[in-house]
Amino acid sequence: MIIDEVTITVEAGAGGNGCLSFRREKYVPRGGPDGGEGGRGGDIFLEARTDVHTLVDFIYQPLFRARHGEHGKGKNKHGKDSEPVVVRVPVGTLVFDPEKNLIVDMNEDGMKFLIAKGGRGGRGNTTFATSTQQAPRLAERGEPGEIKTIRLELKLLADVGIVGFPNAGKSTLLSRITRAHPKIADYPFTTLEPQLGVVQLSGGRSFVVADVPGLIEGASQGKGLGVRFLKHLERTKLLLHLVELASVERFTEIEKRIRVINRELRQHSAKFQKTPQLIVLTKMDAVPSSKYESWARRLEKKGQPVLTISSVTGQGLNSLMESVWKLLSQIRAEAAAQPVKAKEVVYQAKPRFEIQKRDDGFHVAGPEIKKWVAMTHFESRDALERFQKILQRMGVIKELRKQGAREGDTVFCEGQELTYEPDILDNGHGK
Ligand SMILES: Nc1nc2c(ncn2[C@@H]2O[C@H](COP(=O)(O)OP(=O)(O)OP(=O)(O)O)[C@@H](O)[C@H]2O)c(=O)[nH]1
Ligand SMILES: [Mg+2]
Repeated sequence: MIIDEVTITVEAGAGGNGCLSFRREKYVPRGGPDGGEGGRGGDIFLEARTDVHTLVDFIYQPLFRARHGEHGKGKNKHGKDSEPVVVRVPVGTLVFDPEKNLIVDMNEDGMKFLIAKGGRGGRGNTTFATSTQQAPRLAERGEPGEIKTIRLELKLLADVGIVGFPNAGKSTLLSRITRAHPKIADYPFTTLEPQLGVVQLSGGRSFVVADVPGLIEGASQGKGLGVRFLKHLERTKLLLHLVELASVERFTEIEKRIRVINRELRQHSAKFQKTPQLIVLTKMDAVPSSKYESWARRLEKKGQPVLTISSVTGQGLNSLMESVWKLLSQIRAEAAAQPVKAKEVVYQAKPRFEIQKRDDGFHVAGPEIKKWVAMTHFESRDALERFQKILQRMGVIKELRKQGAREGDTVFCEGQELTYEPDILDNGHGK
């Protein structure tokens, strides 16, 4: 079975704490501040790779953690930054947040995405020194690293899809050109689930082929096995449209079969209209050559590229594979010529904070608030004032006032209990 969905947790490193320290020098009773900054916590990146094919490994390792930054030290020594952690995922992996919103589509080889940002180091007390406050007893703790639970989803990534009616010989073809061992039988709907195989040609050339259950007229309305497996073919670059000759009497039957399958494909997704197709007439061993040769010519006259094969005798298989490779190379080259999108994107949570009025007071919540609460030593008056300034700058004070907060009211900032003192804030530190 191909596992194509998994949930993992990524924990970026926290920043190192800033240091609170004063210089000690001989004959100098009180030296100035010399507490250094903490180092940055390690980031976590996702990287799309063509040499990773499944999400299976994540089942055994669902947690990725980056190291914390080193704490700052005295003598203005900064803590060391931590190295990022890179999580390798197959190209084509879709990444969702727990609310099922798409965060990013890892659809380009080598693309890197910052999924969890490491915290910055806390400032040491040196940086808090001002002309009026020369001996600040204030240092920040490191910023917590981002922690996210994400769901990875991988659509089977086949380059080539095989479509056609049941019994067309799709699975037989897959078994001949790859090492896959699909079930093959002379009754319809033998294949119940998509099957993947890798075609390996000389010179290290390879591509992935998917065989899906057969379609019938009305499949898009759920007839037969329906079209639900077609989503596995949405990203293919090329479709092999198989039509078997053994049960065909007249040319118009071939045309009709092609039309029916194309209609079902189209009704499932408009994307298929743009996917190039090769018509493959199969089971040539079961019909006289005079017949299939003239049928192939008639199809070609209508502008359809056609190849004729037998998976039993192997006739036509090599030239089919070479044609597929040629077409794929062209399609890939065209795709590579498209302008490249920005490779690294930073995903940010949207709302900055949220205020709820409850019986015991106002509750302010949000990732930024959480961060500043974690970074503040609340026992220090200076730190507390600075925290209030930050709330002011973020617009929290204004919003509290709007929601009816009065002097003396209790405000919980991510669990940290504070008292609302608008006058001090308004007069003391301006806007
Ligand atoms: N004579 C002949 N028979 C073939 C050829 N290819 C496949 N068959 C036979 O056709 C029947 C159906 O083949 P499958 O490969 O199972 O067909 P399928 O398209 O995968 O069918 P579903 O999975 O039911 O959609 C089997 O009995 C195969 O042995 C061929 O090239 N020549
Ligand atoms: Mg089959």
